[in-house]
Amino acid sequence: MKNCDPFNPEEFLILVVDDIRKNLQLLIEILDTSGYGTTFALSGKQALERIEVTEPDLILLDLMMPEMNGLEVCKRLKENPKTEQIPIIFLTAATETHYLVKAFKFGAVDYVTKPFRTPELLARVKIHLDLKKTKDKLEKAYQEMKRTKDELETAYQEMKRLAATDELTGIRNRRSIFELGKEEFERGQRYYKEKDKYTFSVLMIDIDKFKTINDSYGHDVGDEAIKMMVRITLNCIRKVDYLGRLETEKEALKKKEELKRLGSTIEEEIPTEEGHLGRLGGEEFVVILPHTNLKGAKIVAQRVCEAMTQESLQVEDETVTITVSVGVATYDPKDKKIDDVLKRADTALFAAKANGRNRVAVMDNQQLKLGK
Ligand code: GH3
Ligand code: MG
Ligand code: MG
Repeated sequence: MKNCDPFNPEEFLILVVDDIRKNLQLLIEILDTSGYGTTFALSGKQALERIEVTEPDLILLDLMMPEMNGLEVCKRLKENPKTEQIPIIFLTAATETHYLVKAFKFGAVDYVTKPFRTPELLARVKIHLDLKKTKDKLEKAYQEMKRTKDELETAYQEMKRLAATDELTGIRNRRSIFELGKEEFERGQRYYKEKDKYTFSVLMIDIDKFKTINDSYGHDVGDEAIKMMVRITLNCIRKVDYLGRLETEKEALKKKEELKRLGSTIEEEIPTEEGHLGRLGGEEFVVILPHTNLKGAKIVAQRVCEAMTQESLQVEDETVTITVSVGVATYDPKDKKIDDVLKRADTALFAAKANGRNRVAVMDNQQLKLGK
C-alpha cells in the first residue's frame, strides 16, 4: 500500500535518550531543525518515566548507558502493550556493534553508528516513521473491517431470527415450524427403523370460536388472547420434573431409563425434550414433540386444553376466557413426509371441533379417538 499522505515532521514526537548531554544537544538540534517535535532523557530510568507521560512516535536510544542500558530499556518497552509498538532506533559506537543482534532480538527496528551522518540519521528516522504510520493505518482499517464484519454478522443473525419469528407472539412462524417438522421427520425416518428407537408427535391447536372474541371485544383483545394462549401452551410443553423444576434432556432420559428398569410403562408418557410451538397463521398453532409417542402427546394435549381454562383476560369489568381444540398424531414409518403427520393431526382437530370443541382428538394410525 502506498502512503499517499505528505510526510509532515511536525506530526511526530521523537524521544532521544543518551547519557551524554553533548550528544543529546546535537541530536535534538538536528531533529528540531528538520521540524520534528522532540523530547529527551539522560538515562534509561528517565526514558521510561518520560514515556509514561508522553507518547513518542519513535525513540532514538543510546545502547551504552550506566545503570540501565539501552537493551534493558528496549526490553521493558516491548514487554508493555502500551509501548511495544513504538519503533526504536539504537545509537551505537562502532565498537559496540556486536550488541546489535541482541538489540534486534529485543525488537529494535534499526541502528545508527556514532559518529553519525546527519542525512543518514534523518533518512532512517523518516523511513521508520513512515512505516509506523502505514502500519497504524492498516491496523485501523483492519479493525474497522472486523467491526463491520461483526456488525454484518449480528444484523444477519437478527434478520434470520426475524424471518423465523412470528411478530405477534415471538414464537416460530409457519415456515420455521415446518422446517423443524421436516428435520424431526428425517430424524424419525433415520432412527425409527432401529426397532422403534425414535418417534415424535405433533399437536394441531386451534382457538375455539375465536371470531366471537374478536367480534365482541375487538381485534386488540383478540391479539392479547392469542398471546395468552401462546404463553400457557409454552408452559405446558416445557420440560418440568416432579418438583416443577425445568428439567434437562439428560435428566429426563435418566429418569426414563430408571422407570424402564423398574418395569414401568409411565416412561412412555414423559416427553424427554421440550416441545416446539409454532404459529401456522391466525389462531392455529402446531406443537412438535420430539421423543414423544401418541400416549405422551395426548397427555400434553390434555394439559394444554385444561391449562387454557385456568386463566382469563380481564377486559374492563368482563372476564374473557378461551378454550382450544387439539388434534394429535404421531409419526408413522409409512409416512412419506411431515405433511402426512400434520394432515392426521388436522383431521383429529377437525373431529375435536365437530364434537363440541374444548377437547382433544387423537388419530391413532387411521383410527380417530375422541377425548373428553
Ligand atoms: P372455530 O372454533 O371453528 O375455530 O371458530 P373460529 O371463530 O375460531 O374460527 P374462524 O376460522 O371462523 O375464525 C378465526 C378468526 O381469527 C377470524 C380472524 O379474523 C381471526 N384472526 C386471525 N388472525 C388473527 C390475529 O392475528 N389477531 C386477531 N385478533 N384475530 C385474528
Ligand atoms: Mg553512552
Ligand atoms: Mg378457531
